[in-house]
Amino acid sequence: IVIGMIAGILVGAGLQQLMPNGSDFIIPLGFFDFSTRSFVVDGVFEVVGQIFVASLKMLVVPLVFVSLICGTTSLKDTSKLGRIGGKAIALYLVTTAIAISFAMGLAFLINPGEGVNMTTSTSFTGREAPSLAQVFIQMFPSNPFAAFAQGNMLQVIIFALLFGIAIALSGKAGERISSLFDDLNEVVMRLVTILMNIAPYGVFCLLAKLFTDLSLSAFGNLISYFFVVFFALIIHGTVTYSVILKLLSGLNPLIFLKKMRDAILFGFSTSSSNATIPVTMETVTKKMGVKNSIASFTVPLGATINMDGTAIMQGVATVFIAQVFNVDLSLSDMLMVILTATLASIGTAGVPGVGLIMLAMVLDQVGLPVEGIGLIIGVDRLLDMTRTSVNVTGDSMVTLIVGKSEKQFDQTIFDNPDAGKKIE
Ligand code: DAS
Repeated sequence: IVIGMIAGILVGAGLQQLMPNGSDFIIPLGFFDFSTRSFVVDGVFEVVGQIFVASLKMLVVPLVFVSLICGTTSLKDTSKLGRIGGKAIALYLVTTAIAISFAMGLAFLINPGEGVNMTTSTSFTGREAPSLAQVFIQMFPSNPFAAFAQGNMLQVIIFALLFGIAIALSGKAGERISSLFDDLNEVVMRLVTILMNIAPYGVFCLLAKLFTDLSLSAFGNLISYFFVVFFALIIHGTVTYSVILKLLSGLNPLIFLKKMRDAILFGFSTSSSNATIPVTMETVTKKMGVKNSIASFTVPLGATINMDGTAIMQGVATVFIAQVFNVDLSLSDMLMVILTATLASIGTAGVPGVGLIMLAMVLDQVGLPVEGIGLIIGVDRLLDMTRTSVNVTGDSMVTLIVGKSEKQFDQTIFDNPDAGKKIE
């Protein structure tokens, strides 16, 4: 993907030299004149780029619906569905909302997308966002199939949550449906992997077209976008989590972060919260002393529904793309972004790159051009690695807080610096 990005930018910049200020480069072929702009830029690049963007959006509904059902039905033991589930889900959502609010605030402070003034073929206007009351009323689908067809993601998420809870409470029938959704989840994840294979070509075409009419100064904006996300991730993963852990459990954050080393490195290298679950489980039980009865429930749940790092990227990316296309986000637009990204993070399964697919949904929800993703997708891989580390740190922190509050926690293990160390 990075190669596709660099090649796209170079070709785009080259074409910009060849065809400055929107001019064309005509190659006379005798029987007809070959117009570089209409055949190459508005032809090949536009078509392949838009197909790639459409494929990202195509995944959103099935991915969110299936992975959310799997996450919800994993609350099999309905007794846990109550108190512990309530605590964990509340903490997961609150930390995600804090993450994205901080990220958007930081983005508005730095203004990474300012001065790019990009135009887009699709004419769009920031959707007249409904009042907050309307937002909550409209979250409940009067017709789930219409919600699927229109891609009304808040409604899809609510329906999936309710449907998943109903499956968890439906005994044998629920077990059969639940295993069907586990298999469906496998297939949808496979589809994500397949589509990620075309990403380099899609990125190349999106960026080549974007940069044909864009000064290279925009590259500087991209770098500032990268560092705003990176800085927000580091602050959230260290300072914010330390404050929350100290406030809600009284435990020493430095010991916590030190014991998180393996899980953080594993999350960074795999870019997948799901793949890191075994290491996260090992960390919170053997190194931090949380009983398995809690961790076996809150860690997989967190890997599915808790994506603070992803929400941070989505918050900054939304502000960046709005600025790049000169769209002013109103306060209700921003609240809509926070609500959508927080709920979207529930539906983001813990595998590489899905945060970007969810971003397509968040952008669409506030009427921003989804092709803006083409600008940031090239630097997304390194950010994905970093935000996955933050995601797993958040999962572990909430597990620790819930475990301690449920007295399913052994402080002596947490205080022992050598606890859980592999016998070398
Ligand atoms: N890589 C995902 C995860 O496993 C998150 C993302 O794509 O943003 O947490």
